[in-house]
Amino acid sequence: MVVKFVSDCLNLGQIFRWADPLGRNPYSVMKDGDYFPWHFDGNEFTVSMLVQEADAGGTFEYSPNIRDPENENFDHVKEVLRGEQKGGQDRVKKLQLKTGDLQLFKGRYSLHRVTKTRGKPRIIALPTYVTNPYLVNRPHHAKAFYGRATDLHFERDIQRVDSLTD
Ligand SMILES: O=C(O)CCC(=O)C(=O)O
Ligand SMILES: [Fe+2]
Repeated sequence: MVVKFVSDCLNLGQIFRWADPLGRNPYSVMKDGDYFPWHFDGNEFTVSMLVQEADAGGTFEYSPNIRDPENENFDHVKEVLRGEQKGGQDRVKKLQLKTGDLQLFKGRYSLHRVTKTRGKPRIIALPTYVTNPYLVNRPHHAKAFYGRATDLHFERDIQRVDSLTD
């Protein structure tokens, strides 16, 4: 089972496929000129599989573990959002995925974005995983990412695995 494989890779004990009705198994199709701005995910772990690379751009940029459940680390987050490199320290890593590549990332704790794509669409599958099988995105997060929130998002907007800003 893929969930077992992902859990073994992360070495974090039991994890679950995300219950979120919109975010549990999304595909992203980015057309010429599209980009995905800096953000954190509502879920903790994502597997990304690049189905088709764009002709250019579409770089996955990320700042690994820039925050954790105990520390928002707004100072460093601000530096990344402003494109600063204080003390010569580049907090941002860049990954140019190739068609067929698979990566695991911790999108709740690693600020990330996808740069502007050029030419043919960048197509990627993004199955998502969590430590809590019940929780889903907050309604505002579902709206921002997928354009709408469902009844389930409101029903389950009660407790969180952390108190981090979405
Ligand atoms: O397309 C990607 O590589 C990342 C997508 C992403 O960050 C997301 O769906 O939350
Ligand atoms: Fe993301």
